[in-house]
Amino acid sequence: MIGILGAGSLGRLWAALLPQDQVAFLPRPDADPAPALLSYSFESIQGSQRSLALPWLQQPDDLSLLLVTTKAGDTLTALQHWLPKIPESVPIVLFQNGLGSQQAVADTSPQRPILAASTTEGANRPDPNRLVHAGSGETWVGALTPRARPELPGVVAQLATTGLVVHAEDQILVRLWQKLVVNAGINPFTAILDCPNGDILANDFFQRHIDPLCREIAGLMAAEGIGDPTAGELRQRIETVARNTARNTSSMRGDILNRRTTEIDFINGYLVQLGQRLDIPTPVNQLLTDRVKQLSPHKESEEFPDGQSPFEDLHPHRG
Ligand code: KPL
Repeated sequence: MIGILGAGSLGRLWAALLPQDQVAFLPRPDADPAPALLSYSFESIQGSQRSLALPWLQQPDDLSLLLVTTKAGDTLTALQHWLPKIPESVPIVLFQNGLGSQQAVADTSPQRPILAASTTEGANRPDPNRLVHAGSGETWVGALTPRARPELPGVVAQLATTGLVVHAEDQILVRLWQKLVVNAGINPFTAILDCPNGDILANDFFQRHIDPLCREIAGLMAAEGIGDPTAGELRQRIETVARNTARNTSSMRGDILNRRTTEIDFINGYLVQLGQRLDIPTPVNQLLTDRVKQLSPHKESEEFPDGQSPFEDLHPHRG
């Protein structure tokens, strides 16, 4: 059985595409007593629709794999509830945005096979019981703990039964950083300016801050040994994705619109913390983090009490 912890867009996407008799959701520790089944309609990338009813698992003793698709800020707490009930041999794949939450899990369970994934699949929930596979992309999976290395081919093979494109990635940290750069350069601006991704490009606030932001990130990447991109290259990458996803509501703007806690602590906030550790000043990341936090009401949506947003629109860009 493949378990999925996190019933948002991404979790529901994998659940819809994995073999239906081999997949089940794990309830969040703070969830109300869950009904026996999670039902929703799934719209494939080709536009066909089908109804799904997947079990909520209470006893995860026969798991062969666990996919964790919770928000970055919920991941450690959700896993700490389940880990004592899950055998130590079960590979765990972390799908979180940003950085920091993956390392926290790997640090608390170094003896387990912990992997991280980065995906460009696009999915959203126009309403709570409907999941749309909005854009096809690719998924990269790599080992975070040494114990995960021998498991990687098997994990990739299991994920590939979905028909999605899944790659084994030796440099998963580099992949996660590449995504972090894009999220750090788009998400806070869309949240602060309350606009779709493409509209940040011509905005004066973006224009004023993007170059110093990219210089901060390039300095951190060089210090961490994550390639040696120039600030100009980072800006180009950010602007290309903003143009390719111009009409999208970013996940961070979606969180603000739904009055939910954002992932800022794992994106620009992570870069601020890293800068403090490395003694590299990060005033623009700090400014963006502060401004987003001022917007965030730290209150769960009453309309979507499972903590998931109908605006969640996962990585619909290519690369
Ligand atoms: O990944 C994204 C997000 O919204 O979190 C981007 C790339 C900004 C696409 O919307």
